[in-house]
Amino acid sequence: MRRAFITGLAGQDGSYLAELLLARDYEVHGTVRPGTNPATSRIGHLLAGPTAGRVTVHGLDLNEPAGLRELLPAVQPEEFYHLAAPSHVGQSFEQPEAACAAIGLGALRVLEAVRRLPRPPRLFLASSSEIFGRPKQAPQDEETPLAPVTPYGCAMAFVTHLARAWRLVHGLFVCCGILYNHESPRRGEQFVTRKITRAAAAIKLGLQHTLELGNLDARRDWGDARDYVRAMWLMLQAPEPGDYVIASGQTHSVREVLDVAFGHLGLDWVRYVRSDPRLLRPAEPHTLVGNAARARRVLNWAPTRAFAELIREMTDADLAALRAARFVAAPA
Ligand code: G4F
Repeated sequence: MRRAFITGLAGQDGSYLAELLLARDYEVHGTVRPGTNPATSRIGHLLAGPTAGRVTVHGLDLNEPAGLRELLPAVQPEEFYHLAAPSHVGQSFEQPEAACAAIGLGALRVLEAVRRLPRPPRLFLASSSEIFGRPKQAPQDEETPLAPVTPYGCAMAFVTHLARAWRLVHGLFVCCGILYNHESPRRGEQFVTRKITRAAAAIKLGLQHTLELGNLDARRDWGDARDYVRAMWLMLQAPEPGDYVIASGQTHSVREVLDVAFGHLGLDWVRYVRSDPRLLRPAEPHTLVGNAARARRVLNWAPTRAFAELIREMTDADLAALRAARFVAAPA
């Protein structure tokens, strides 16, 4: 049985990746923030039933350098997926130092902890389309120059350079996924797609009356998180390590997310959406759209779910969850 290690096990990507690995008969170890209750998190269902004995959860603060160094020799994974990091770009403007430290030093500590093992595992590092900032070319690929415009993007550029350097200098099998936006019903509610699908569902049920948003004209290359974790796994199965852009290759605006989510429930979003200038960011990347040709060619990877289908699925999931919560909360 192969053994994999995931930082950020209870996140959107960590939980889907754990499912994928368990379905392929792996034993999975992963970290969650100390204080997280795994049973009530996104991995709760994996800790009960047939997969229970193959998942081990470690409460670990990755800002604490010694923790990982001490844990890894005991686990001895063959594959290591580093997914834990602050992921909200807007918040990285409010706390740039904390965001850059957690993202940049977090990846550096992982690289160093892995490198010092007698048998270093294959390593996946998550990077982001934010590294391209306002690129001169669209779509972007693995050769596009890095030009970030956000603290988050700067930190991810550092991670991308680290992966390239440690591969070259130390000969580590390290792959860097340059991931464009990827969503799902498990997406955090602070991200715009989920904020919208949840609000549409809540408005439909009469639980919410308005929705405050920032820039409605922003465009993103939105894909499905389940496709993106499959790409992570494929990278570590390839004969050689490398960097891969993982993207759908199409952009849509925030307005289009509103059209699909509210339209799916028979609502006109114009009646409910308010503009909140506090949700506008000091800087936005432009024309971020990815060319995943290399992943298609080398990994045989392709996205399986289209934008509108994904947003409709998220809206349905939010409607079902809110209905269930209302049912539970209702007095007998
Ligand atoms: O959903 P978002 O917050 O995602 P963003 O900033 O593109 O970042 C996500 O994708 C990156 C690329 O893969 C990741 F690296 C990162 O970790 C994260 O997963 O915002 C999308 C767009 C932005 O242009 C934002 O300005 O939506 C716009 N927006 C408009 N109103 C809003 C809102 N975003 C949020 N979060 N909340 C709003 O009310």
